[in-house]
Amino acid sequence: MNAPLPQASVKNIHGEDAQLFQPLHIGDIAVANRVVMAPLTRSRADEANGDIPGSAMNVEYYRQRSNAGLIISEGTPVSPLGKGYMATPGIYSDAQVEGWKAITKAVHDAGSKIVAQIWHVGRVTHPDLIGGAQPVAPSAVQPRGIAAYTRNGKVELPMPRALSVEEIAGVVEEFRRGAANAIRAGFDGVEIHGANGYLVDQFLRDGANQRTDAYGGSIENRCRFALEVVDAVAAEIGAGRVGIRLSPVTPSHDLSDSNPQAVFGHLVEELNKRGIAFIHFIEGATGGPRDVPGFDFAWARQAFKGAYIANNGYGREMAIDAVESGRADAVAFGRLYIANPDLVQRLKANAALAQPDPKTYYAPGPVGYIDYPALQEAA
Ligand code: 8OZ
Repeated sequence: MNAPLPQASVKNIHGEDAQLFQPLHIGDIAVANRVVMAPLTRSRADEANGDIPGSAMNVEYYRQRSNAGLIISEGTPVSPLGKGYMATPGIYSDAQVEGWKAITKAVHDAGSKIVAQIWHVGRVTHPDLIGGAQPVAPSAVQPRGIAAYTRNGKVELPMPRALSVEEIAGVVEEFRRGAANAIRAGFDGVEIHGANGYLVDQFLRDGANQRTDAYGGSIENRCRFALEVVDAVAAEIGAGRVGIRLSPVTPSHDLSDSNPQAVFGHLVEELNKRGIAFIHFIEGATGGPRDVPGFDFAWARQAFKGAYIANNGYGREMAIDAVESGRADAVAFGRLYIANPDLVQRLKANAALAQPDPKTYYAPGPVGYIDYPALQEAA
């Protein structure tokens, strides 16, 4: 009698065998799966003592989410002037670096990787958040209809002042130091925050950049600041540990461009020459509709040889399809990671996903931060 043939194992590409759950190299960073935790501002740093991260609650929040192949930290300002929200943890002081160490260790102990999202808000801030200073920007163009939240309540964003060329070099240096600090703090790399209407984006788009020097006017000039930051950071920590987040068509913070395809097309080609690890694209309006015209994301996916991380409104099927079809190398989830600390396990099991409560996104304390249960706890 013949022995029974072994059962051929059938791959379930709509379940846990999906490429979404397989390992990948994102530049020099080896990740266990292609689920990325998107950067999420949670405003729970120790503000009274200098915007310091690393409280037990902060560590627990990141530890719970260390099932993601890669975690992108909440935005971390590279200087006091780069801060636009209350209690956001910085990455410019030694005390901040010490605080981040506890977080990166917990993430690594759980088998995940973490990059720091290095950030300067430019004009998207208020004197009450930056020691009474006037916000800085490429040009003196006031964002309209945008509020900041300070200890004094909701206030309108004021007119910023234009950075001098010497000051621009200083901000590039702050990003370089932020990246060096990130490595000192145990991060696996950095994501430069080039999205959502903050300083890098303000230089890129002509809705905020009206300069007539080497940093404004032509598309090459408007990309200069972003590329100087990328070059400084890559020289410091290696291009294989550098990514950038871009949002070519988002209207966030009253920022727009007359021709996103031209400016971001040029930028993608220049980034490609530099061999950076990844571009993290917000496809559409941040946290809103995906079908915003103005930029061809499929073109960018083909043109850029590093990893393409897709973001904005992805659910389980869409994420599995995007990676399976090659439209993206990895998919970043933001809001779903707030309410589903064990998101990878839930996606693998096709389990129900919890919805987050916006009232506790930025509220101090543990509620809505570390008390969303994992599946087993919920059961
Ligand atoms: C929401 C609240 C505060 C900051 C972004 C860093 O839009 C943010 C942010 C989002 O990129």
